[in-house]
Amino acid sequence: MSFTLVEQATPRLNRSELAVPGSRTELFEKAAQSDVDVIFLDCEDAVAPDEKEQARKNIIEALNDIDWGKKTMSVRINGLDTHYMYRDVVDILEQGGERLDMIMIPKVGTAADVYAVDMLVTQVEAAVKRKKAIGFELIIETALGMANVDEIAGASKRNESLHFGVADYAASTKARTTVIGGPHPDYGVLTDRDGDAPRDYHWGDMWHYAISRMVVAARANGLRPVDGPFGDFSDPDGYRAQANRAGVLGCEGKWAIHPSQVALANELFSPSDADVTKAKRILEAMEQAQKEGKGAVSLDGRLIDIASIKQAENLVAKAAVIAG
Ligand code: 1VU
Ligand code: GLV
Ligand code: MG
Repeated sequence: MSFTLVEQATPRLNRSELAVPGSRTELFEKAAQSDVDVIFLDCEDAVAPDEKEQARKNIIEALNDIDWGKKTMSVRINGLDTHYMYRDVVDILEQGGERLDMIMIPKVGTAADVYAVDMLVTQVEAAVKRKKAIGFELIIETALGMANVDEIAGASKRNESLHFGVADYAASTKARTTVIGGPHPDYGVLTDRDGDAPRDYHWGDMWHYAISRMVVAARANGLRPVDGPFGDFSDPDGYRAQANRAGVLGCEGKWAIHPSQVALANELFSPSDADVTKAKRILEAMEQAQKEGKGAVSLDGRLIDIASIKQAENLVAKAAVIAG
Protein backbone atom coordinates (compact mmCIF):
# COMPACT_ATOMS: atom_id res chain seq x y z
CA MET A 1 0.00 0.00 0.00
CA SER A 2 1.02 3.58 -0.53
CA PHE A 3 1.49 5.66 2.61
CA THR A 4 -1.34 7.77 1.13
CA LEU A 5 -4.57 6.04 2.06
CA VAL A 6 -7.57 6.52 -0.18
CA GLU A 7 -10.61 7.52 1.85
CA GLN A 8 -13.79 5.91 0.52
CA ALA A 9 -16.88 8.06 -0.12
CA THR A 10 -20.18 7.33 1.65
CA PRO A 11 -20.99 3.78 0.53
CA ARG A 12 -24.26 3.45 -1.41
CA LEU A 13 -25.73 0.86 -3.72
CA ASN A 14 -25.53 2.46 -7.17
CA ARG A 15 -26.22 -0.40 -9.60
CA SER A 16 -29.05 1.43 -11.32
CA GLU A 17 -29.74 5.16 -11.52
CA LEU A 18 -33.02 6.27 -13.06
CA ALA A 19 -33.23 9.62 -14.86
CA VAL A 20 -36.59 11.32 -14.34
CA PRO A 21 -37.32 14.67 -16.03
CA GLY A 22 -38.49 17.20 -13.43
CA SER A 23 -41.11 18.45 -15.88
CA ARG A 24 -42.86 15.05 -16.15
CA THR A 25 -44.60 14.71 -12.80
CA GLU A 26 -46.60 11.70 -14.03
CA LEU A 27 -43.35 9.68 -13.97
CA PHE A 28 -42.51 10.42 -10.33
CA GLU A 29 -44.72 7.77 -8.65
CA LYS A 30 -43.66 5.19 -11.20
CA ALA A 31 -40.01 5.92 -10.36
CA ALA A 32 -40.74 5.80 -6.62
CA GLN A 33 -42.36 2.36 -7.01
CA SER A 34 -39.48 0.93 -9.05
CA ASP A 35 -36.60 -1.22 -7.76
CA VAL A 36 -33.99 1.33 -8.70
CA ASP A 37 -31.10 2.13 -6.34
CA VAL A 38 -30.75 5.85 -7.12
CA ILE A 39 -33.16 8.33 -8.73
CA PHE A 40 -32.08 11.66 -10.15
CA LEU A 41 -34.80 14.20 -10.73
CA ASP A 42 -33.63 16.31 -13.63
CA CYS A 43 -33.56 20.09 -13.91
CA GLU A 44 -31.06 19.96 -16.79
CA ASP A 45 -31.16 18.55 -20.31
CA ALA A 46 -34.41 16.58 -20.14
CA VAL A 47 -36.23 19.83 -19.32
CA ALA A 48 -36.97 22.45 -21.99
CA PRO A 49 -35.95 26.07 -21.15
CA ASP A 50 -39.57 27.22 -20.80
CA GLU A 51 -40.22 24.51 -18.23
CA LYS A 52 -37.16 25.03 -16.02
CA GLU A 53 -38.90 27.06 -13.29
CA GLN A 54 -41.87 24.71 -13.08
CA ALA A 55 -39.64 21.61 -13.08
CA ARG A 56 -37.73 23.00 -10.09
CA LYS A 57 -41.00 23.58 -8.23
CA ASN A 58 -42.22 20.07 -9.11
CA ILE A 59 -39.02 18.58 -7.73
CA ILE A 60 -39.28 20.49 -4.45
CA GLU A 61 -42.88 19.34 -4.02
CA ALA A 62 -42.02 15.75 -4.90
CA LEU A 63 -39.07 15.58 -2.50
CA ASN A 64 -41.40 16.67 0.30
CA ASP A 65 -44.54 14.74 -0.61
CA ILE A 66 -43.67 11.46 -2.32
CA ASP A 67 -42.67 8.35 -0.40
CA TRP A 68 -39.39 7.45 -2.12
CA GLY A 69 -38.79 4.47 0.15
CA LYS A 70 -35.15 3.64 0.74
CA LYS A 71 -33.93 4.97 -2.58
CA THR A 72 -31.02 7.35 -2.75
CA MET A 73 -32.37 10.66 -4.06
CA SER A 74 -30.48 13.08 -6.23
CA VAL A 75 -31.29 16.17 -8.29
CA ARG A 76 -29.40 17.07 -11.46
CA ILE A 77 -28.96 20.84 -11.38
CA ASN A 78 -28.36 22.97 -14.45
CA GLY A 79 -24.82 23.71 -15.61
CA LEU A 80 -22.63 26.43 -14.16
CA ASP A 81 -22.80 28.32 -17.46
CA THR A 82 -26.56 28.89 -17.10
CA HIS A 83 -28.54 31.37 -15.01
CA TYR A 84 -30.70 28.54 -13.62
CA MET A 85 -28.04 26.81 -11.57
CA TYR A 86 -27.75 29.05 -8.49
CA ARG A 87 -31.50 29.00 -7.97
CA ASP A 88 -31.63 25.23 -8.46
CA VAL A 89 -29.22 24.86 -5.56
CA VAL A 90 -30.70 27.56 -3.33
CA ASP A 91 -34.39 26.73 -3.80
CA ILE A 92 -34.02 22.96 -3.73
CA LEU A 93 -31.81 22.94 -0.64
CA GLU A 94 -33.85 25.59 1.16
CA GLN A 95 -37.24 24.08 0.39
CA GLY A 96 -36.64 20.44 -0.57
CA GLY A 97 -36.34 19.11 3.00
CA GLU A 98 -34.00 16.45 4.33
CA ARG A 99 -34.94 13.68 1.88
CA LEU A 100 -32.39 14.74 -0.74
CA ASP A 101 -29.08 12.85 -0.52
CA MET A 102 -27.04 14.19 -3.43
CA ILE A 103 -26.78 16.83 -6.11
CA MET A 104 -25.63 15.84 -9.57
CA ILE A 105 -23.46 18.46 -11.29
CA PRO A 106 -23.46 18.20 -15.10
CA LYS A 107 -20.66 19.10 -17.52
CA VAL A 108 -18.07 19.62 -14.79
CA GLY A 109 -14.98 21.05 -16.52
CA THR A 110 -12.58 21.99 -13.73
CA ALA A 111 -12.05 21.47 -10.01
CA ALA A 112 -13.13 25.11 -9.55
CA ASP A 113 -16.63 24.21 -10.84
CA VAL A 114 -17.01 21.75 -7.97
CA TYR A 115 -15.54 24.27 -5.52
CA ALA A 116 -18.07 26.90 -6.58
CA VAL A 117 -21.07 24.59 -6.04
CA ASP A 118 -19.57 23.36 -2.75
CA MET A 119 -19.39 26.96 -1.51
CA LEU A 120 -23.03 27.60 -2.37
CA VAL A 121 -24.25 24.29 -0.92
CA THR A 122 -22.24 24.83 2.27
CA GLN A 123 -23.83 28.24 2.82
CA VAL A 124 -27.39 27.03 2.25
CA GLU A 125 -26.88 23.96 4.43
CA ALA A 126 -25.65 26.15 7.27
CA ALA A 127 -28.48 28.66 6.82
CA VAL A 128 -31.23 26.01 6.93
CA LYS A 129 -29.40 23.94 9.59
CA ARG A 130 -29.49 20.83 7.41
CA LYS A 131 -28.75 17.69 9.42
CA LYS A 132 -27.31 15.61 6.60
CA ALA A 133 -24.50 16.80 4.28
CA ILE A 134 -25.31 16.73 0.57
CA GLY A 135 -23.05 14.52 -1.57
CA PHE A 136 -21.96 15.30 -5.13
CA GLU A 137 -22.33 13.18 -8.24
CA LEU A 138 -20.23 14.64 -11.06
CA ILE A 139 -20.85 14.01 -14.74
CA ILE A 140 -17.69 13.77 -16.82
CA GLU A 141 -19.06 14.60 -20.26
CA THR A 142 -16.81 17.15 -21.91
CA ALA A 143 -13.27 17.07 -23.26
CA LEU A 144 -12.35 19.67 -20.61
CA GLY A 145 -13.82 17.53 -17.82
CA MET A 146 -11.98 14.44 -19.02
CA ALA A 147 -8.71 16.38 -19.31
CA ASN A 148 -9.12 17.53 -15.69
CA VAL A 149 -10.76 14.40 -14.29
CA ASP A 150 -8.16 13.75 -11.56
CA GLU A 151 -8.40 17.23 -10.04
CA ILE A 152 -12.19 17.15 -10.34
CA ALA A 153 -12.40 13.81 -8.53
CA GLY A 154 -10.41 15.22 -5.61
CA ALA A 155 -12.07 18.64 -5.54
CA SER A 156 -14.49 18.23 -2.63
CA LYS A 157 -15.17 16.08 0.42
CA ARG A 158 -18.75 15.94 -0.86
CA ASN A 159 -17.73 14.00 -4.00
CA GLU A 160 -19.27 10.53 -4.11
CA SER A 161 -19.30 9.40 -7.74
CA LEU A 162 -18.18 10.14 -11.29
CA HIS A 163 -20.57 9.43 -14.18
CA PHE A 164 -19.70 8.99 -17.85
CA GLY A 165 -22.08 11.22 -19.82
CA VAL A 166 -21.61 9.66 -23.19
CA ALA A 167 -24.06 11.85 -25.14
CA ASP A 168 -22.48 15.18 -24.26
CA TYR A 169 -19.01 13.64 -24.35
CA ALA A 170 -19.58 12.56 -27.95
CA ALA A 171 -20.77 16.09 -28.78
CA SER A 172 -17.86 17.74 -26.98
CA THR A 173 -15.19 15.56 -28.56
CA LYS A 174 -16.97 15.71 -31.94
CA ALA A 175 -17.05 11.93 -32.03
CA ARG A 176 -18.62 10.67 -35.25
CA THR A 177 -21.81 9.22 -33.78
CA THR A 178 -25.37 10.25 -33.07
CA VAL A 179 -26.29 7.13 -31.11
CA ILE A 180 -26.36 7.54 -27.32
CA GLY A 181 -23.93 5.12 -25.71
CA GLY A 182 -23.69 2.32 -28.22
CA PRO A 183 -20.88 1.13 -30.48
CA HIS A 184 -20.26 2.40 -34.03
CA PRO A 185 -19.72 0.27 -37.13
CA ASP A 186 -16.83 2.48 -38.26
CA TYR A 187 -14.92 1.82 -35.04
CA GLY A 188 -13.61 -1.60 -35.91
CA VAL A 189 -10.56 -3.63 -36.79
CA LEU A 190 -10.15 -5.46 -40.07
CA THR A 191 -7.79 -8.40 -39.71
CA ASP A 192 -4.61 -8.00 -41.73
CA ARG A 193 -4.18 -9.41 -45.24
CA ASP A 194 -2.74 -12.83 -44.67
CA GLY A 195 -2.40 -14.84 -47.85
CA ASP A 196 -5.81 -15.96 -49.06
CA ALA A 197 -7.34 -16.23 -45.56
CA PRO A 198 -10.74 -14.55 -45.31
CA ARG A 199 -10.58 -11.27 -43.43
CA ASP A 200 -12.69 -10.58 -40.35
CA TYR A 201 -14.05 -7.24 -39.19
CA HIS A 202 -14.57 -6.78 -35.43
CA TRP A 203 -16.44 -3.88 -33.93
CA GLY A 204 -14.45 -2.17 -31.17
CA ASP A 205 -15.56 -0.32 -28.06
CA MET A 206 -15.15 3.35 -28.85
CA TRP A 207 -15.86 4.33 -25.21
CA HIS A 208 -13.14 2.16 -23.71
CA TYR A 209 -10.60 4.91 -23.08
CA ALA A 210 -13.07 7.40 -21.64
CA ILE A 211 -14.63 4.95 -19.21
CA SER A 212 -11.27 3.51 -18.12
CA ARG A 213 -9.86 6.99 -17.59
CA MET A 214 -12.83 7.98 -15.47
CA VAL A 215 -12.73 4.72 -13.47
CA VAL A 216 -9.09 5.29 -12.53
CA ALA A 217 -9.73 8.89 -11.41
CA ALA A 218 -12.76 7.79 -9.40
CA ARG A 219 -11.10 4.86 -7.67
CA ALA A 220 -7.93 6.82 -6.91
CA ASN A 221 -10.15 9.22 -4.98
CA GLY A 222 -12.44 6.67 -3.32
CA LEU A 223 -15.44 7.49 -5.56
CA ARG A 224 -17.93 5.26 -7.38
CA PRO A 225 -17.56 5.20 -11.17
CA VAL A 226 -20.94 4.90 -12.93
CA ASP A 227 -21.67 4.48 -16.64
CA GLY A 228 -24.21 6.89 -18.12
CA PRO A 229 -27.10 6.53 -20.56
CA PHE A 230 -27.85 4.01 -23.29
CA GLY A 231 -30.41 5.71 -25.46
CA ASP A 232 -31.99 2.81 -27.34
CA PHE A 233 -34.34 1.53 -24.65
CA SER A 234 -35.81 -1.00 -27.09
CA ASP A 235 -32.42 -2.79 -27.29
CA PRO A 236 -31.85 -4.72 -24.04
CA ASP A 237 -29.04 -6.76 -25.63
CA GLY A 238 -27.15 -3.59 -26.55
CA TYR A 239 -27.68 -2.23 -23.02
CA ARG A 240 -26.48 -5.51 -21.53
CA ALA A 241 -23.31 -5.54 -23.64
CA GLN A 242 -22.45 -1.92 -22.82
CA ALA A 243 -23.22 -2.37 -19.10
CA ASN A 244 -21.10 -5.51 -18.93
CA ARG A 245 -18.14 -3.77 -20.57
CA ALA A 246 -18.39 -0.89 -18.09
CA GLY A 247 -18.77 -3.32 -15.18
CA VAL A 248 -15.74 -5.34 -16.21
CA LEU A 249 -13.71 -2.10 -16.31
CA GLY A 250 -14.78 -1.24 -12.73
CA CYS A 251 -18.04 0.74 -12.93
CA GLU A 252 -20.51 0.07 -10.11
CA GLY A 253 -23.63 0.76 -12.08
CA LYS A 254 -25.31 2.38 -15.05
CA TRP A 255 -28.04 4.89 -15.72
CA ALA A 256 -31.50 3.87 -16.80
CA ILE A 257 -33.35 6.37 -18.95
CA HIS A 258 -36.40 4.09 -19.05
CA PRO A 259 -37.85 1.80 -16.36
CA SER A 260 -37.15 -1.25 -18.55
CA GLN A 261 -33.42 -0.70 -18.02
CA VAL A 262 -33.60 -0.79 -14.20
CA ALA A 263 -33.88 -4.57 -13.76
CA LEU A 264 -31.11 -5.06 -16.31
CA ALA A 265 -28.75 -2.75 -14.43
CA ASN A 266 -29.58 -4.34 -11.07
CA GLU A 267 -28.92 -7.79 -12.47
CA LEU A 268 -25.74 -6.92 -14.35
CA PHE A 269 -24.13 -5.02 -11.47
CA SER A 270 -24.96 -7.62 -8.79
CA PRO A 271 -22.53 -10.47 -8.22
CA SER A 272 -24.01 -13.79 -9.35
CA ASP A 273 -24.49 -16.69 -6.90
CA ALA A 274 -21.63 -18.46 -8.65
CA ASP A 275 -19.36 -15.40 -8.14
CA VAL A 276 -20.22 -15.27 -4.44
CA THR A 277 -19.64 -19.02 -3.95
CA LYS A 278 -16.29 -18.73 -5.70
CA ALA A 279 -15.31 -15.68 -3.63
CA LYS A 280 -16.14 -17.53 -0.39
CA ARG A 281 -14.02 -20.49 -1.48
CA ILE A 282 -11.13 -18.12 -2.22
CA LEU A 283 -11.43 -16.65 1.27
CA GLU A 284 -11.49 -20.12 2.85
CA ALA A 285 -8.49 -21.25 0.79
CA MET A 286 -6.51 -18.11 1.69
CA GLU A 287 -7.35 -18.50 5.38
CA GLN A 288 -5.97 -22.02 5.22
CA ALA A 289 -2.92 -20.80 3.24
CA GLN A 290 -2.17 -18.17 5.84
CA LYS A 291 -2.40 -20.74 8.64
CA GLU A 292 0.19 -22.74 6.73
CA GLY A 293 2.39 -19.65 6.28
CA LYS A 294 1.83 -19.47 2.50
CA GLY A 295 1.10 -16.26 0.56
CA ALA A 296 0.12 -17.87 -2.72
CA VAL A 297 -1.65 -21.16 -3.37
CA SER A 298 -3.65 -22.77 -6.15
CA LEU A 299 -7.42 -23.17 -6.30
CA ASP A 300 -8.99 -25.11 -9.18
CA GLY A 301 -5.63 -25.05 -10.93
CA ARG A 302 -5.27 -21.24 -10.73
CA LEU A 303 -3.09 -18.93 -8.68
CA ILE A 304 -4.70 -17.06 -5.82
CA ASP A 305 -2.74 -14.83 -3.48
CA ILE A 306 -3.15 -12.03 -0.96
CA ALA A 307 -4.59 -9.67 -3.63
CA SER A 308 -7.36 -12.22 -4.19
CA ILE A 309 -8.55 -11.73 -0.61
CA LYS A 310 -9.45 -8.09 -1.19
CA GLN A 311 -11.24 -8.86 -4.46
CA ALA A 312 -13.20 -11.68 -2.84
CA GLU A 313 -14.05 -9.61 0.24
CA ASN A 314 -15.37 -6.77 -1.95
CA LEU A 315 -17.61 -9.17 -3.79
CA VAL A 316 -18.98 -10.85 -0.67
CA ALA A 317 -19.55 -7.46 0.99
CA LYS A 318 -21.48 -6.21 -2.08
CA ALA A 319 -23.68 -9.32 -2.07
CA ALA A 320 -24.43 -8.77 1.63
CA VAL A 321 -25.47 -5.14 1.02
CA ILE A 322 -27.76 -6.23 -1.83
CA ALA A 323 -29.30 -8.97 0.31
CA GLY A 324 -30.12 -6.18 2.77
O1 1VU B 1 -47.05 2.42 -18.29
P1 1VU B 1 -47.26 3.81 -17.81
O2 1VU B 1 -48.00 4.67 -18.78
O3 1VU B 1 -47.76 3.89 -16.40
O4 1VU B 1 -45.76 4.46 -17.72
C1 1VU B 1 -44.95 4.62 -18.87
C2 1VU B 1 -44.06 5.82 -18.66
O5 1VU B 1 -44.72 6.89 -18.08
C3 1VU B 1 -43.02 5.24 -17.71
N1 1VU B 1 -41.70 5.90 -17.83
C4 1VU B 1 -40.97 6.31 -16.77
N2 1VU B 1 -41.19 6.26 -15.45
C5 1VU B 1 -40.23 6.76 -14.64
N3 1VU B 1 -39.08 7.29 -15.10
C6 1VU B 1 -38.82 7.37 -16.42
N4 1VU B 1 -37.68 7.91 -16.87
C7 1VU B 1 -39.79 6.84 -17.32
N5 1VU B 1 -39.85 6.73 -18.66
C8 1VU B 1 -41.02 6.16 -18.95
O6 1VU B 1 -42.85 3.88 -18.10
C9 1VU B 1 -43.99 3.46 -18.88
C10 1VU B 1 -43.52 3.07 -20.25
O7 1VU B 1 -43.00 4.21 -20.89
P2 1VU B 1 -42.97 4.37 -22.48
O8 1VU B 1 -42.28 3.19 -23.07
O9 1VU B 1 -44.33 4.66 -22.99
O10 1VU B 1 -42.00 5.60 -22.66
P3 1VU B 1 -42.36 7.11 -23.02
O11 1VU B 1 -42.61 7.19 -24.49
O12 1VU B 1 -43.42 7.63 -22.10
O13 1VU B 1 -41.03 7.87 -22.68
C11 1VU B 1 -39.80 7.53 -23.33
C12 1VU B 1 -38.77 8.57 -22.85
C13 1VU B 1 -37.40 8.15 -23.36
C14 1VU B 1 -39.14 9.94 -23.43
C15 1VU B 1 -38.81 8.56 -21.28
O14 1VU B 1 -38.49 7.27 -20.85
C16 1VU B 1 -37.92 9.58 -20.63
O15 1VU B 1 -38.24 10.76 -20.59
N6 1VU B 1 -36.80 9.12 -20.09
C17 1VU B 1 -35.89 9.96 -19.34
C18 1VU B 1 -35.12 10.88 -20.22
C19 1VU B 1 -34.11 11.63 -19.43
O16 1VU B 1 -34.26 11.83 -18.24
N7 1VU B 1 -33.05 12.08 -20.08
C20 1VU B 1 -31.96 12.73 -19.39
C21 1VU B 1 -30.91 11.75 -18.98
S1 1VU B 1 -30.01 11.13 -20.37
C22 1VU B 1 -29.02 12.47 -20.81
O17 1VU B 1 -28.87 13.42 -20.10
C23 1VU B 1 -28.30 12.44 -22.11
C24 1VU B 1 -28.93 11.71 -23.16
C1 GLV C 1 -25.54 12.64 -19.90
O1 GLV C 1 -25.81 13.67 -19.35
C2 GLV C 1 -25.01 12.56 -21.20
O2 GLV C 1 -24.80 13.62 -21.81
O3 GLV C 1 -24.79 11.43 -21.68
MG1 MG D 1 -25.28 15.36 -20.59
